[in-house]
Amino acid sequence: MTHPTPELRVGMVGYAFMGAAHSHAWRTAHRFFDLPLTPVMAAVAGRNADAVAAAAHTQGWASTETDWRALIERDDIDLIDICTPGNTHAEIAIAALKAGKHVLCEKPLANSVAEAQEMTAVAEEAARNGVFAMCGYSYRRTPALALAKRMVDDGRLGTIRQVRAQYLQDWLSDENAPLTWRLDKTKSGSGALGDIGAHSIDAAQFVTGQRITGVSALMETFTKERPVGGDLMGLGGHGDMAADARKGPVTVDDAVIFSARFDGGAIGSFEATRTALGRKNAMRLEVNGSLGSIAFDFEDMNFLQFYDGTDAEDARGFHRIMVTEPVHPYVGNWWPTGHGLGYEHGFTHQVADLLTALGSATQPTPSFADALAVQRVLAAVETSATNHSRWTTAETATEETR
Ligand code: SOE
Repeated sequence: MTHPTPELRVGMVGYAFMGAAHSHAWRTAHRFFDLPLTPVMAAVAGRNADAVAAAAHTQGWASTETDWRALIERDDIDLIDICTPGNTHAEIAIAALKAGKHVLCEKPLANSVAEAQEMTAVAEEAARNGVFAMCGYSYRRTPALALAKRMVDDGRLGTIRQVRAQYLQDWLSDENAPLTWRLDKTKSGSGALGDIGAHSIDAAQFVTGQRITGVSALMETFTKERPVGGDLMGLGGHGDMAADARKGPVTVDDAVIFSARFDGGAIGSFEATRTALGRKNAMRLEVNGSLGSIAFDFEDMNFLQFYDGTDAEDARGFHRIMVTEPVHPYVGNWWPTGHGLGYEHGFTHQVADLLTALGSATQPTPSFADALAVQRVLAAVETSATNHSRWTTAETATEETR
Protein backbone atom coordinates (compact mmCIF):
# COMPACT_ATOMS: atom_id res chain seq x y z
CA MET A 1 0.00 0.00 0.00
CA THR A 2 1.66 3.21 -1.10
CA HIS A 3 1.56 6.10 1.35
CA PRO A 4 -1.77 7.90 0.84
CA THR A 5 -1.30 11.38 -0.61
CA PRO A 6 -2.82 14.42 1.09
CA GLU A 7 -6.37 15.20 0.05
CA LEU A 8 -7.50 18.29 -1.85
CA ARG A 9 -11.16 18.85 -1.04
CA VAL A 10 -13.06 20.46 -3.91
CA GLY A 11 -16.27 22.50 -3.98
CA MET A 12 -17.74 23.12 -7.44
CA VAL A 13 -20.16 25.92 -8.33
CA GLY A 14 -22.43 25.03 -11.24
CA TYR A 15 -23.16 21.61 -12.73
CA ALA A 16 -24.23 22.02 -16.37
CA PHE A 17 -21.99 21.20 -19.38
CA MET A 18 -18.76 22.51 -17.86
CA GLY A 19 -19.65 21.14 -14.42
CA ALA A 20 -20.09 17.70 -15.94
CA ALA A 21 -16.73 17.95 -17.76
CA HIS A 22 -14.93 19.18 -14.62
CA SER A 23 -16.57 16.44 -12.50
CA HIS A 24 -15.26 13.81 -14.92
CA ALA A 25 -11.78 15.30 -14.46
CA TRP A 26 -11.97 15.33 -10.65
CA ARG A 27 -13.06 11.65 -10.78
CA THR A 28 -10.30 10.49 -13.10
CA ALA A 29 -7.12 12.60 -12.84
CA HIS A 30 -5.54 10.81 -9.86
CA ARG A 31 -6.48 7.40 -11.27
CA PHE A 32 -4.41 7.95 -14.42
CA PHE A 33 -1.73 10.42 -13.28
CA ASP A 34 0.70 10.12 -10.36
CA LEU A 35 -0.34 13.23 -8.41
CA PRO A 36 0.88 14.71 -5.11
CA LEU A 37 -2.70 15.38 -4.02
CA THR A 38 -5.84 13.24 -4.15
CA PRO A 39 -8.98 15.21 -5.07
CA VAL A 40 -12.05 14.70 -2.91
CA MET A 41 -15.33 15.78 -4.51
CA ALA A 42 -16.72 17.34 -1.32
CA ALA A 43 -19.63 19.48 -2.54
CA VAL A 44 -21.41 20.98 -5.52
CA ALA A 45 -23.45 24.19 -5.31
CA GLY A 46 -26.48 25.19 -7.35
CA ARG A 47 -29.53 27.37 -6.73
CA ASN A 48 -32.14 24.64 -7.27
CA ALA A 49 -31.98 22.09 -4.43
CA ASP A 50 -33.55 19.21 -6.36
CA ALA A 51 -31.49 19.81 -9.49
CA VAL A 52 -28.18 20.12 -7.64
CA ALA A 53 -28.96 16.97 -5.61
CA ALA A 54 -29.54 15.07 -8.87
CA ALA A 55 -26.29 16.48 -10.29
CA ALA A 56 -24.39 15.48 -7.14
CA HIS A 57 -25.62 11.91 -7.59
CA THR A 58 -24.86 11.80 -11.32
CA GLN A 59 -21.48 13.56 -11.14
CA GLY A 60 -20.21 12.09 -7.83
CA TRP A 61 -20.29 14.92 -5.28
CA ALA A 62 -20.59 14.02 -1.57
CA SER A 63 -22.82 16.94 -0.55
CA THR A 64 -24.69 19.92 -1.95
CA GLU A 65 -25.21 23.59 -1.18
CA THR A 66 -27.81 25.96 -2.65
CA ASP A 67 -25.57 29.02 -2.17
CA TRP A 68 -21.94 29.19 -3.37
CA ARG A 69 -21.12 31.35 -0.33
CA ALA A 70 -21.71 28.28 1.87
CA LEU A 71 -18.91 26.47 0.01
CA ILE A 72 -16.53 29.31 0.82
CA GLU A 73 -17.52 29.30 4.49
CA ARG A 74 -16.90 25.55 4.85
CA ASP A 75 -13.56 24.61 6.39
CA ASP A 76 -13.68 21.17 4.75
CA ILE A 77 -13.11 22.65 1.27
CA ASP A 78 -9.68 23.65 -0.07
CA LEU A 79 -10.44 24.64 -3.68
CA ILE A 80 -13.40 26.30 -5.41
CA ASP A 81 -14.07 25.22 -9.00
CA ILE A 82 -16.16 27.86 -10.82
CA CYS A 83 -18.31 26.41 -13.63
CA THR A 84 -20.89 29.18 -13.92
CA PRO A 85 -21.55 31.95 -16.48
CA GLY A 86 -18.95 34.70 -16.73
CA ASN A 87 -20.95 37.36 -14.87
CA THR A 88 -20.45 35.39 -11.63
CA HIS A 89 -16.73 34.61 -11.93
CA ALA A 90 -15.29 37.72 -10.29
CA GLU A 91 -17.44 37.69 -7.15
CA ILE A 92 -16.95 33.98 -6.50
CA ALA A 93 -13.21 33.86 -7.31
CA ILE A 94 -12.36 36.94 -5.24
CA ALA A 95 -14.34 35.69 -2.24
CA ALA A 96 -12.75 32.23 -2.48
CA LEU A 97 -9.18 33.55 -2.77
CA LYS A 98 -9.69 35.98 0.11
CA ALA A 99 -10.97 33.03 2.16
CA GLY A 100 -7.71 31.19 1.46
CA LYS A 101 -9.13 28.71 -1.03
CA HIS A 102 -7.44 27.83 -4.33
CA VAL A 103 -9.53 28.57 -7.45
CA LEU A 104 -10.07 26.94 -10.84
CA CYS A 105 -12.22 29.32 -12.89
CA GLU A 106 -13.79 28.53 -16.26
CA LYS A 107 -13.05 30.74 -19.25
CA PRO A 108 -13.26 33.48 -20.16
CA LEU A 109 -11.96 34.78 -16.82
CA ALA A 110 -14.58 37.51 -16.56
CA ASN A 111 -17.00 39.67 -18.55
CA SER A 112 -14.79 42.78 -18.49
CA VAL A 113 -11.14 43.83 -18.31
CA ALA A 114 -11.84 45.65 -15.05
CA GLU A 115 -13.18 42.50 -13.40
CA ALA A 116 -10.28 40.45 -14.80
CA GLN A 117 -7.78 43.01 -13.49
CA GLU A 118 -9.28 42.87 -10.00
CA MET A 119 -9.31 39.05 -10.04
CA THR A 120 -5.68 39.02 -11.16
CA ALA A 121 -4.60 41.43 -8.43
CA VAL A 122 -6.33 39.36 -5.75
CA ALA A 123 -4.86 36.15 -7.21
CA GLU A 124 -1.33 37.59 -7.20
CA GLU A 125 -1.71 38.62 -3.56
CA ALA A 126 -3.10 35.19 -2.66
CA ALA A 127 -0.21 33.46 -4.45
CA ARG A 128 2.21 35.24 -2.13
CA ASN A 129 0.44 33.31 0.64
CA GLY A 130 0.53 29.96 -1.16
CA VAL A 131 -3.06 30.13 -2.46
CA PHE A 132 -3.21 29.71 -6.25
CA ALA A 133 -5.67 30.38 -9.08
CA MET A 134 -5.89 28.93 -12.60
CA CYS A 135 -8.19 29.66 -15.56
CA GLY A 136 -9.72 26.74 -17.47
CA TYR A 137 -8.42 27.15 -21.01
CA SER A 138 -8.43 23.37 -21.43
CA TYR A 139 -7.76 23.14 -25.19
CA ARG A 140 -4.04 23.86 -24.54
CA ARG A 141 -4.04 20.44 -22.82
CA THR A 142 -5.14 18.58 -25.94
CA PRO A 143 -2.07 16.42 -26.63
CA ALA A 144 -1.74 17.59 -30.26
CA LEU A 145 -1.74 21.27 -29.27
CA ALA A 146 0.68 20.61 -26.41
CA LEU A 147 2.91 18.83 -28.98
CA ALA A 148 2.62 21.84 -31.32
CA LYS A 149 3.85 24.09 -28.52
CA ARG A 150 6.76 21.74 -27.81
CA MET A 151 7.73 21.88 -31.51
CA VAL A 152 7.62 25.70 -31.55
CA ASP A 153 9.62 25.90 -28.31
CA ASP A 154 12.21 23.48 -29.73
CA GLY A 155 12.65 25.76 -32.77
CA ARG A 156 11.32 23.22 -35.25
CA LEU A 157 9.11 25.84 -36.95
CA GLY A 158 11.81 28.50 -36.91
CA THR A 159 10.67 32.13 -36.70
CA ILE A 160 6.88 32.28 -36.29
CA ARG A 161 5.35 34.45 -39.02
CA GLN A 162 1.62 33.68 -39.33
CA VAL A 163 -1.22 32.30 -37.22
CA ARG A 164 -4.56 31.16 -38.67
CA ALA A 165 -7.24 30.31 -36.09
CA GLN A 166 -10.82 29.31 -36.67
CA TYR A 167 -13.38 28.06 -34.17
CA LEU A 168 -16.47 26.93 -36.10
CA GLN A 169 -19.70 25.60 -34.61
CA ASP A 170 -23.28 25.53 -35.92
CA TRP A 171 -25.57 25.05 -32.93
CA LEU A 172 -27.06 28.51 -33.46
CA SER A 173 -27.61 28.17 -37.21
CA ASP A 174 -31.32 27.47 -36.59
CA GLU A 175 -32.99 30.82 -35.90
CA ASN A 176 -35.43 28.97 -33.62
CA ALA A 177 -32.65 27.74 -31.33
CA PRO A 178 -33.69 29.06 -27.91
CA LEU A 179 -32.41 32.08 -26.05
CA THR A 180 -29.98 30.68 -23.45
CA TRP A 181 -27.55 32.44 -21.11
CA ARG A 182 -24.79 32.27 -23.74
CA LEU A 183 -26.89 34.71 -25.84
CA ASP A 184 -27.40 37.22 -23.02
CA LYS A 185 -24.55 39.75 -22.78
CA THR A 186 -25.29 40.46 -19.12
CA LYS A 187 -24.44 36.79 -18.35
CA SER A 188 -21.97 35.70 -21.04
CA GLY A 189 -20.17 38.98 -21.74
CA SER A 190 -20.11 38.28 -25.47
CA GLY A 191 -21.20 35.57 -27.91
CA ALA A 192 -18.95 33.50 -30.17
CA LEU A 193 -16.09 35.87 -29.31
CA GLY A 194 -15.77 35.03 -25.61
CA ASP A 195 -17.40 31.62 -25.68
CA ILE A 196 -15.14 30.04 -28.33
CA GLY A 197 -12.96 32.81 -29.77
CA ALA A 198 -11.29 33.06 -26.36
CA HIS A 199 -10.09 29.46 -26.75
CA SER A 200 -8.46 30.35 -30.07
CA ILE A 201 -6.77 33.42 -28.61
CA ASP A 202 -5.37 31.47 -25.66
CA ALA A 203 -4.27 28.55 -27.86
CA ALA A 204 -2.53 30.88 -30.34
CA GLN A 205 -0.69 32.72 -27.56
CA PHE A 206 0.16 29.42 -25.81
CA VAL A 207 1.52 27.63 -28.90
CA THR A 208 3.47 30.59 -30.31
CA GLY A 209 4.62 32.06 -26.98
CA GLN A 210 3.65 35.46 -28.38
CA ARG A 211 0.96 37.87 -27.14
CA ILE A 212 -1.55 39.69 -29.38
CA THR A 213 -0.88 43.45 -29.23
CA GLY A 214 -3.59 44.82 -31.51
CA VAL A 215 -6.57 43.87 -33.68
CA SER A 216 -8.98 45.00 -36.38
CA ALA A 217 -12.38 43.31 -36.13
CA LEU A 218 -15.84 42.67 -37.55
CA MET A 219 -18.72 41.23 -35.51
CA GLU A 220 -22.22 40.22 -36.64
CA THR A 221 -25.47 38.96 -35.10
CA PHE A 222 -27.50 37.22 -37.80
CA THR A 223 -30.52 36.27 -35.65
CA LYS A 224 -31.55 39.31 -33.59
CA GLU A 225 -34.20 37.59 -31.42
CA ARG A 226 -34.90 34.02 -30.39
CA PRO A 227 -37.61 31.94 -28.63
CA VAL A 228 -37.45 32.19 -24.85
CA GLY A 229 -36.85 28.94 -22.92
CA GLY A 230 -35.54 25.52 -23.99
CA ASP A 231 -32.22 23.96 -23.07
CA LEU A 232 -30.12 23.55 -26.21
CA MET A 233 -27.00 21.42 -25.74
CA GLY A 234 -27.67 21.26 -21.97
CA LEU A 235 -26.36 24.80 -21.83
CA GLY A 236 -28.76 25.95 -19.16
CA GLY A 237 -31.96 27.20 -20.77
CA HIS A 238 -35.19 27.68 -18.87
CA GLY A 239 -38.81 26.67 -19.32
CA ASP A 240 -40.56 24.67 -21.97
CA MET A 241 -40.19 25.63 -25.61
CA ALA A 242 -43.67 24.45 -26.57
CA ALA A 243 -45.36 26.37 -23.79
CA ASP A 244 -43.64 29.67 -24.42
CA ALA A 245 -43.79 31.29 -27.88
CA ARG A 246 -42.33 34.62 -26.69
CA LYS A 247 -39.12 35.89 -28.20
CA GLY A 248 -36.32 37.81 -26.59
CA PRO A 249 -33.42 39.90 -27.93
CA VAL A 250 -30.04 38.37 -28.70
CA THR A 251 -27.49 40.79 -27.25
CA VAL A 252 -24.26 39.11 -28.36
CA ASP A 253 -22.41 38.25 -31.58
CA ASP A 254 -23.10 35.18 -33.68
CA ALA A 255 -19.80 35.53 -35.51
CA VAL A 256 -16.55 37.48 -35.28
CA ILE A 257 -13.58 37.88 -37.63
CA PHE A 258 -10.38 39.75 -36.72
CA SER A 259 -6.81 40.29 -37.82
CA ALA A 260 -4.08 40.56 -35.23
CA ARG A 261 -0.46 41.52 -34.64
CA PHE A 262 1.68 39.61 -32.11
CA ASP A 263 4.50 41.01 -29.97
CA GLY A 264 6.99 38.56 -31.50
CA GLY A 265 6.45 39.86 -35.03
CA ALA A 266 3.82 37.40 -36.24
CA ILE A 267 0.48 38.38 -37.76
CA GLY A 268 -2.74 36.41 -37.48
CA SER A 269 -6.29 35.92 -38.75
CA PHE A 270 -9.04 34.71 -36.40
CA GLU A 271 -12.64 33.60 -36.88
CA ALA A 272 -15.19 32.37 -34.35
CA THR A 273 -18.77 31.51 -35.18
CA ARG A 274 -21.63 29.40 -33.87
CA THR A 275 -23.53 29.58 -37.19
CA ALA A 276 -21.14 27.78 -39.58
CA LEU A 277 -23.70 25.19 -40.70
CA GLY A 278 -22.07 21.76 -40.76
CA ARG A 279 -19.13 22.58 -38.49
CA LYS A 280 -19.69 21.03 -35.03
CA ASN A 281 -16.63 21.82 -32.96
CA ALA A 282 -13.95 22.73 -35.49
CA MET A 283 -11.40 24.44 -33.28
CA ARG A 284 -8.58 24.89 -35.81
CA LEU A 285 -5.10 26.34 -35.51
CA GLU A 286 -2.37 26.69 -38.15
CA VAL A 287 1.02 28.23 -37.42
CA ASN A 288 3.51 29.03 -40.20
CA GLY A 289 7.18 29.52 -39.39
CA SER A 290 10.38 29.99 -41.41
CA LEU A 291 11.31 26.28 -41.08
CA GLY A 292 7.96 24.55 -40.70
CA SER A 293 4.20 24.65 -40.10
CA ILE A 294 1.69 22.92 -37.88
CA ALA A 295 -2.05 22.53 -38.48
CA PHE A 296 -4.66 21.21 -36.03
CA ASP A 297 -8.43 20.60 -36.18
CA PHE A 298 -10.21 19.52 -33.00
CA GLU A 299 -12.67 17.54 -35.12
CA ASP A 300 -9.62 15.31 -35.84
CA MET A 301 -8.14 15.87 -32.40
CA ASN A 302 -5.76 12.89 -32.20
CA PHE A 303 -3.69 14.14 -35.16
CA LEU A 304 -1.31 17.03 -35.74
CA GLN A 305 -0.24 18.05 -39.26
CA PHE A 306 3.43 19.00 -39.38
CA TYR A 307 5.35 20.33 -42.40
CA ASP A 308 9.11 20.18 -41.89
CA GLY A 309 10.87 22.53 -44.26
CA THR A 310 14.18 20.84 -43.47
CA ASP A 311 13.07 17.48 -44.90
CA ALA A 312 14.90 16.25 -47.98
CA GLU A 313 13.50 18.22 -50.91
CA ASP A 314 11.91 15.17 -52.57
CA ALA A 315 10.24 14.11 -49.32
CA ARG A 316 8.61 17.35 -48.17
CA GLY A 317 4.91 17.40 -47.33
CA PHE A 318 2.63 17.63 -44.31
CA HIS A 319 3.18 14.69 -41.97
CA ARG A 320 -0.09 13.55 -40.33
CA ILE A 321 1.24 12.69 -36.87
CA MET A 322 -1.00 10.38 -34.80
CA VAL A 323 -0.50 11.90 -31.36
CA THR A 324 -0.90 8.68 -29.38
CA GLU A 325 2.70 7.71 -28.64
CA PRO A 326 4.05 7.68 -25.05
CA VAL A 327 6.55 10.34 -26.16
CA HIS A 328 3.64 12.74 -26.78
CA PRO A 329 2.27 15.03 -24.00
CA TYR A 330 -0.13 13.34 -21.54
CA VAL A 331 -0.79 10.30 -23.79
CA GLY A 332 1.50 7.86 -21.98
CA ASN A 333 -0.82 7.96 -18.96
CA TRP A 334 -3.73 6.53 -20.92
CA TRP A 335 -3.85 3.78 -23.53
CA PRO A 336 -1.46 1.95 -25.84
CA THR A 337 -0.46 3.66 -29.08
CA GLY A 338 -3.26 4.30 -31.55
CA HIS A 339 -6.18 4.20 -29.10
CA GLY A 340 -6.91 7.93 -29.08
CA LEU A 341 -8.37 10.39 -26.59
CA GLY A 342 -11.42 12.66 -26.47
CA TYR A 343 -12.75 16.08 -25.48
CA GLU A 344 -12.96 15.14 -21.80
CA HIS A 345 -9.25 14.28 -21.55
CA GLY A 346 -8.24 17.95 -21.78
CA PHE A 347 -10.15 18.59 -18.56
CA THR A 348 -8.48 15.63 -16.83
CA HIS A 349 -5.05 16.91 -17.96
CA GLN A 350 -6.04 20.35 -16.63
CA VAL A 351 -6.77 18.89 -13.17
CA ALA A 352 -3.60 16.77 -13.26
CA ASP A 353 -1.44 19.81 -14.01
CA LEU A 354 -3.30 21.92 -11.44
CA LEU A 355 -2.77 19.37 -8.65
CA THR A 356 0.87 18.88 -9.65
CA ALA A 357 1.44 22.64 -9.32
CA LEU A 358 -0.45 22.88 -6.02
CA GLY A 359 1.50 19.89 -4.68
CA SER A 360 4.74 21.84 -5.13
CA ALA A 361 3.22 25.23 -4.15
CA THR A 362 3.90 26.66 -7.62
CA GLN A 363 1.70 28.80 -9.88
CA PRO A 364 -0.47 26.67 -12.21
CA THR A 365 -0.95 27.91 -15.79
CA PRO A 366 -2.80 29.57 -17.34
CA SER A 367 -2.75 31.99 -14.43
CA PHE A 368 -5.32 34.74 -14.02
CA ALA A 369 -2.70 37.09 -15.51
CA ASP A 370 -2.55 34.85 -18.60
CA ALA A 371 -6.36 34.94 -18.76
CA LEU A 372 -6.35 38.74 -18.32
CA ALA A 373 -4.21 38.94 -21.47
CA VAL A 374 -6.98 37.07 -23.32
CA GLN A 375 -9.61 39.36 -21.77
CA ARG A 376 -7.77 42.41 -23.12
CA VAL A 377 -7.87 40.94 -26.62
CA LEU A 378 -11.61 40.27 -26.27
CA ALA A 379 -12.13 43.91 -25.26
CA ALA A 380 -9.95 45.13 -28.15
CA VAL A 381 -11.95 43.07 -30.63
CA GLU A 382 -15.27 44.46 -29.38
CA THR A 383 -13.87 48.01 -29.31
CA SER A 384 -12.56 47.69 -32.86
CA ALA A 385 -15.79 46.14 -34.15
CA THR A 386 -17.87 48.98 -32.69
CA ASN A 387 -15.50 51.54 -34.24
CA HIS A 388 -15.65 50.55 -37.92
CA SER A 389 -12.89 47.94 -37.47
CA ARG A 390 -10.46 50.65 -36.26
CA TRP A 391 -7.07 49.21 -35.28
CA THR A 392 -7.22 48.77 -31.47
CA THR A 393 -4.37 47.89 -29.12
CA ALA A 394 -5.01 45.19 -26.54
CA GLU A 395 -3.12 46.95 -23.72
CA THR A 396 -5.42 50.00 -23.71
CA ALA A 397 -8.79 48.48 -24.65
CA THR A 398 -11.52 48.33 -22.02
CA GLU A 399 -15.28 48.23 -22.13
CA GLU A 400 -15.27 51.99 -21.52
CA THR A 401 -13.21 52.77 -24.66
CA ARG A 402 -15.94 51.74 -27.14
C1 SOE B 1 -20.39 26.24 -26.57
O1 SOE B 1 -20.02 26.99 -27.65
C2 SOE B 1 -19.22 25.47 -25.98
O2 SOE B 1 -19.75 24.64 -24.98
C3 SOE B 1 -18.20 26.39 -25.33
O3 SOE B 1 -18.79 27.13 -24.26
C4 SOE B 1 -17.03 25.55 -24.77
O4 SOE B 1 -16.04 26.39 -24.18
C5 SOE B 1 -16.42 24.74 -25.92
O5 SOE B 1 -15.37 23.92 -25.43
C6 SOE B 1 -17.48 23.86 -26.57
O6 SOE B 1 -18.60 24.69 -27.02
